Amino acid sequence: MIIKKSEFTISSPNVTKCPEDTKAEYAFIGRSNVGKSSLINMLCNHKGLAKTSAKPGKTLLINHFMINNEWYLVDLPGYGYAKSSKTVRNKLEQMIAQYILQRKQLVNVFVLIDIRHEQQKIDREFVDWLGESNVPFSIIFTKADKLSPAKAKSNALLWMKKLEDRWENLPPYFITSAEQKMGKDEVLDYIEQINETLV
Ligand SMILES: Nc1nc2c(ncn2[C@@H]2O[C@H](COP(=O)(O)OP(=O)(O)O)[C@@H](O)[C@H]2O)c(=O)[nH]1
Ligand SMILES: [Mg+2]
Repeated sequence: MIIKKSEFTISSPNVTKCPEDTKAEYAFIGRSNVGKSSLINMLCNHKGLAKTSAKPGKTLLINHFMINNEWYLVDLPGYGYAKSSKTVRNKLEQMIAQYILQRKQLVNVFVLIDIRHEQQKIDREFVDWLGESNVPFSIIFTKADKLSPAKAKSNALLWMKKLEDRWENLPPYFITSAEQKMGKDEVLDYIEQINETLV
């Protein structure tokens, strides 16, 4: 898929305020600093797109971007931000959970993982929760340029392998680098494939 048009639509404080539209939505989530804004801009070939909504204050909102007038890319707030208070964290978690569980148009969640690190508890808990909740999701490993191709691949494989202690069917995964525009076609083709099943 080629993204010809990507535009910021709206930031919403909760799922009930999200756009009244039936287009398919693909949500992106991960810990803050994982490279989510960079990945979104890389996928859309649109520098500054994700930043538009990442102004202070907007990071706590659900951000919709309309892609090719056809589907929405949804930028969710990062989970587990250590610097925020427990109250803010709980509120945020509740808001994210409500969007993910209640939004009927949501067809897939992309969970972003920094490829350099071992499996972190917070990421694993989030992935387990998606699995338990029967939410379709995929893993996107970010910042692959920071490792050799072989090391990036083995880290990703090990991360996925760890899921086998609990899950029989593993989700699809992608190795990406916003810096090197790596993984772009794979992720976009995957989205296109799902979109085609929806029409
Ligand atoms: N080397 C490298 N750095 C990246 C990549 N993606 C993001 N970064 C850097 O990681 C930091 C956080 O990126 P950002 O996209 O703002 O993360 P977010 O907080 O998840 O939205 C920034 O300094 C980026 O330049 C990547 O693919 N490669
Ligand atoms: Mg960001």
